Amino acid sequence: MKPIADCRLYGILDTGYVSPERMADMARSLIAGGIDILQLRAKKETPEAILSMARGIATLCREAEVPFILNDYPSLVREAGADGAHVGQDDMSVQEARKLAGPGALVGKSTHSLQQALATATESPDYIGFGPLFATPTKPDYQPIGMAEISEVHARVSLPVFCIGGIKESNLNEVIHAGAFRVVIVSDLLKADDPSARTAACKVLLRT
Ligand code: TZP
Ligand code: MG
Repeated sequence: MKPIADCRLYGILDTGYVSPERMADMARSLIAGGIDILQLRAKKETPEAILSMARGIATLCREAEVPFILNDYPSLVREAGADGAHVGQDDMSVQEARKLAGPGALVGKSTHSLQQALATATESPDYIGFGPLFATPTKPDYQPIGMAEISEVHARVSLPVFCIGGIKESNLNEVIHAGAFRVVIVSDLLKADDPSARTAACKVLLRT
């Protein structure tokens, strides 16, 4: 499996944009485009439905050596064959998630401000998400935090930081210029006419 430190483009398979029936195909497309790490985020599905989707995606990810992260359900990581779990700021501590996910599982956590990023870093997750930078329909209830603190968060947090929220191929250069090194892109990949090509195009920008 590719180490998190080598991952720069993080894709989220979100059932808000892709139906469970189409999810494995979408995973294949993003993997073909060179996605570095994938997460399954299925806010409205039952644990059973999540498990059945996750098992198929886990197989595809394993073949491609792409780390596969389950949103919200650290307790299902092993059964799903996933590599780790992602928890929200108010969900649980990293330690608690590690206990549920089992030995060796990756744990990532969302942060929504510089202060939260600093506090969360003391829990030693494998990475943090930082955002939403911009307003986004994928997470509509969150206040965007902008790009001003991107460079400071990188200077003060030594963990991998994935900037997230409203990032697209069209503004990715700006986000990189503001100091981002790793990004999560959800709707811009999932809604693209050619998700594989969009993924590849974003990878090119992240390499420069
Ligand atoms: N957490 C902060 S913003 C966000 C999540 C899950 C959604 C990002 O989605 P998009 O479509 O890339 O703006
Ligand atoms: Mg959550």
